[in-house]
Amino acid sequence: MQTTPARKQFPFAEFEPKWQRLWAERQTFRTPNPGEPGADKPKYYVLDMFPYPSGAGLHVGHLEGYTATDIVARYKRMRGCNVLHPMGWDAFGLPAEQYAIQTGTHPRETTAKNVATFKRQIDSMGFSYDWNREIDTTDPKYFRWTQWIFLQLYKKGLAYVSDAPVWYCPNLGTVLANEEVLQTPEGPRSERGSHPVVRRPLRQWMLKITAYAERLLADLDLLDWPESLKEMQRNWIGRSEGAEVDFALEDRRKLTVFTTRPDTLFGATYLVLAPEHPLVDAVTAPAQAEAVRAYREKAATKSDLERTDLAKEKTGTATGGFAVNPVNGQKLPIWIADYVLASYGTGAIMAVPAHDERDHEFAVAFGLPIVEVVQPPQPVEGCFAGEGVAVNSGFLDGLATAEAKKKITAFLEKEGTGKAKVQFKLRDWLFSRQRYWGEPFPILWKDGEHRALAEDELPLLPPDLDDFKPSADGQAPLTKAKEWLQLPDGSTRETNTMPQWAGSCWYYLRFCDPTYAQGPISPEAERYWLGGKGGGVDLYVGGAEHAVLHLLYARFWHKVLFDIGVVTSPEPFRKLVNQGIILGEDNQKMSKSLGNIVNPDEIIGEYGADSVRLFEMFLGPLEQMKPWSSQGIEGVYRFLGRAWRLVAEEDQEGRWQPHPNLADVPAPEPLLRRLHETVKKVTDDLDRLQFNTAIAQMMVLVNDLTKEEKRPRSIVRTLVLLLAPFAPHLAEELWERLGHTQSLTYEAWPVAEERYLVKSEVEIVVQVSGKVRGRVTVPVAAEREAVEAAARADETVLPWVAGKEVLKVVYVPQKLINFVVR
Ligand code: ANZ
Repeated sequence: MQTTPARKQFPFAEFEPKWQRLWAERQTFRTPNPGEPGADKPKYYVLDMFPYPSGAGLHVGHLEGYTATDIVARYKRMRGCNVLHPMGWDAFGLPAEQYAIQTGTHPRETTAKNVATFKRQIDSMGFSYDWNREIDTTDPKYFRWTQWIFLQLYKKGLAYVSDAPVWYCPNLGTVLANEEVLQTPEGPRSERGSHPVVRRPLRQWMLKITAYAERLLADLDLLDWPESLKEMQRNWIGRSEGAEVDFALEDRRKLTVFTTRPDTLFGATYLVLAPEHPLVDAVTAPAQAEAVRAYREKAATKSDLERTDLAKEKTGTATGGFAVNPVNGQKLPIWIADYVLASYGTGAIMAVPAHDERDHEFAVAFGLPIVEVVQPPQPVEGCFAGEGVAVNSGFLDGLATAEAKKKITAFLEKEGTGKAKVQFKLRDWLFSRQRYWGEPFPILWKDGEHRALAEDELPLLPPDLDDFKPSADGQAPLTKAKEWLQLPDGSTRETNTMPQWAGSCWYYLRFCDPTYAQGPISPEAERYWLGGKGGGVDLYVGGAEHAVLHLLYARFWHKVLFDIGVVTSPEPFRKLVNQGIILGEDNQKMSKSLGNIVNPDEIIGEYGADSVRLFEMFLGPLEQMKPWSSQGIEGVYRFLGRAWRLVAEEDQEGRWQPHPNLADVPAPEPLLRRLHETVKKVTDDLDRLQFNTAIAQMMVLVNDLTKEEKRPRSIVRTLVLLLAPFAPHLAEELWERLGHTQSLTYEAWPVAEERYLVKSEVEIVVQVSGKVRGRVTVPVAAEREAVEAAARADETVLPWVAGKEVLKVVYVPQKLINFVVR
């Protein structure tokens, strides 16, 4: 990258560290708690997704989101708000543990070192965090309350032990939650590191997030979040309305299926069980036993994605068993096939090949009957999966699909052979990991029974280990801490730890009240910062990769805390914005192997923090994905230099002196108009988080000012205030040079004066017989005749009126003129 001699533009290397030091010394950003002086202002809580302090330090993607929130925080302070803008560390996690396994360095040491690096980098950007509120999820004073919240879940019956098969990752040596496993063409893989994962039955802690499925879905409507993100959560929760239907087996047991189309019951021609279904053995006829066994074995090696892929050839085996359709007494053959998943619905389906694609394919492959029971609105070829009118369906015939669903469900309920059912795709949350570096569970075991520690026994610290490896037989590392493990009364401690998500599920609460000792947050702090129906964090900014994981888990915990009275708002994050990914200069994702990573330290050293801040915002709209550009940073750097030289001029010795052209002169009218237009635009843009266009407007104002022979001090003063949220170091330094002795952090934000915003010209739409044919710009004061003349004479309008008889002219002042022609 080409270097420009930085001194020539402005001396950021001198004043940036100076202001960072002064802000820290003076506690400029200390946020008063409710009841303290300053807390009577309206509150504003602007939050970043706190980082995992990795060894690599901050990257430009972090800086993008943090710059955006810092601009908002500084702007809101100037708008008279009491702003909560905190930062902390999501510091439990795998990399520190893996590093510990390799080197023997305790994760605590690695974490402390990485946190120090992150903090230095954050401070070097001039971010206005209130460090009095710093939190670290690995601090016992913090995770005491993570454990406490787990106990509340436990007491409410929302935490339970399960032996169901779970995803296990041999490479990572731990189980993973569904949400941490990606379905890839190579089969299921861990989201972290992309290692193969397998299903294994293991004793695990689960959290009953499914109990909150309805509320997690419904309350999305309360949120000002990107629609695409809400849709991802909706799909993840996956609500389906339908019915459960019981088919009688020969041994008087019953087989229950879930269907979203109970109206097609008369069209069911066979039944399918997932290969893992518990009734498979019971329904299998001796002659089919070997085929069934072989098929089940094969299915066990496939992922859900492979199994449900529409394009995959359908496979299956008849069990030789039958069950009876409750609606017409028909005997239907029972098959097993891997396109039916054990983990969804009841793990069994009624197959309606005329109206379900997968069933259709299967029926064709195995020569099973196909019976049409829904007549499509227009004739279609093959399988029709849409809605229509019931046919061949006894008492349902002639009913539209919606009606037929209601009628058949009522019938089944009356007969006791079925019921309406809402089904969710959402599964309970697998909440335990076989790791060292996580929160220990406050749980004891004795004689196969678990019980909770008392609340006053918290925090439960992890044991000090020298060897962090999981044991060779796959046991959690904590099983090695023999002393820690055994209690005098013969009980033993739970050896699993909580997943990394635990700490980030509630950290936004702790920032409001980081030292409170009677609970996760005091009622006063909660009410003030988050409380009530429209409550929650006012603005939350972070990466879209957390669309379902963190954001769903945190919403779940928040609702549990709501139910036990810890919080009073229904949702934790009222408004959420995803910052777009910053690509490398080559338009590729930044990565070590491509060598296109921009190092924040280097770039800050070269251009200063203010230039980096401005540049990150000038790259494009916050939400958009955009490439880095080293040319672009030169541009904003020079812009800041021009702003600087409105106030300061370099003398022979290279010292910056007051600029002789800066003067107490009245501002000329056009410049005043430009100023107020800029105030208005920057204000509106900040309210909409459109930082790039706000910067562009300030550039226009600086250009205009630079052209003036005498720069009116009053205008420069306002410019400095507008710049302050974006380039706070430069603004503070200029502010001081303009003669102020106090930081501008709490100066009032400028107000645009309406009288300077009045436009001198307006654009009039010109229509000919109601069709838009052109636009003309006329003075605001122009009379009707002048507007009409200008409109007729306009070269795009002329061909439409020339030689035509004008019957009538409709004129809407300042807006529109319409020539009605024959
Ligand atoms: C009969 C039927 C007829 C169905 C029809 C659809 C159309 P969603 O929307 O995903 O909830 N199904 C139920 N459990 C299943 C399982 N464990 N594995 C695979 N498929 C399963 O879809 C529900 C539909 O998917 C159910 O409705 C069932 O097929 C199938 F014309 O039942 B349907």
